[in-house]
Amino acid sequence: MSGLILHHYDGSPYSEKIRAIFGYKQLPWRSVITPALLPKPDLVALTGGYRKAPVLQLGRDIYCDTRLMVRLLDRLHPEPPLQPAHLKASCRAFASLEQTLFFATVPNAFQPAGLKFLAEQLGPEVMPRFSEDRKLLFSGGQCQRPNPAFAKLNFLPLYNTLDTQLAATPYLLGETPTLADFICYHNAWFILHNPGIAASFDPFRHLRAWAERMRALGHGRPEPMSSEQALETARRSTQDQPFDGPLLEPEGLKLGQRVSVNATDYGCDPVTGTLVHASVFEVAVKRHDVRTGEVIVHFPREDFRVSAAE
Ligand SMILES: N[C@@H](CCC(=O)N[C@@H](CS)C(=O)NCC(=O)O)C(=O)O
Repeated sequence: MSGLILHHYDGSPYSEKIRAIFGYKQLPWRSVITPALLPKPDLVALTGGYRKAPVLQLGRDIYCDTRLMVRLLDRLHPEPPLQPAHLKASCRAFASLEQTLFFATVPNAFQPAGLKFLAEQLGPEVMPRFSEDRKLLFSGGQCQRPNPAFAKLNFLPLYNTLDTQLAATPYLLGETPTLADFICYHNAWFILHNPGIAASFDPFRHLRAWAERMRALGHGRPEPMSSEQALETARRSTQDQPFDGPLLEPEGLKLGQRVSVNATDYGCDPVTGTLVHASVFEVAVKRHDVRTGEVIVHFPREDFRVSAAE
């Protein structure tokens, strides 16, 4: 067993990104289903406040945001690599496209044609509370909630560009999948696995064939786990993961200091703990919860704010 525990839910595109990477790397993992809306008491016991999906756990190390998970998975399981050295900058360029694509994609499922499947998938009790929850998710962040007007203007041009590039090579950057593919695939998947709107990709023959190749990578070898078992795993764990990158303290802050860390785009709920590492790649805090004992929560440095805790 790899020890990887993914906290996720079926309908979450960013979770599908990590599930597909597990498939590409053929990894065994434990699958913990989290709610799609707040409250998420078991998830938050691990993270200290971060609520987005997915969250990756390894013992008592908790990784927030898929950008950091990608680095961790390449470090732990380097073959096949997600970001080969000669394509690093190209993968980074695709990473800048990820949120634009996400915001151009998601509102389509909320149009009448997509809503039926979405309601079935998320469950009837979720839909009436969904809008209020997402309003909260986007409060206080730099990003506005995905809106249909943006999607209408950007959906076809963006996917048309991908389709054009995919006419030339089986994967976006050549003969094998890279991070660029996983960044785009989870968005395409959100459309294609919803029978109400999948036809909006009918004009994109190459994109559909690529998505089929990506789907065929599978999800690795998941085994179900309860959230209680995941909390117990954190509580029992004694082995910590190495930090990612040499120390580079955030401006004015020192290791050992109490800090708050929060995403700046959306889902900005702060996580407070003792600063145990910071580098160009990550910031990590140690915190204690009665249900998990001491845990180390890791965030990407990019787009996350670190400040002295009040
Ligand atoms: N930058 C984050 C984005 C994650 C994200 O937006 N996840 C969505 C689900 S796909 C989310 O958390 N929505 C609110 C929720 O599920 O509570 C990442 O890469 O992990």
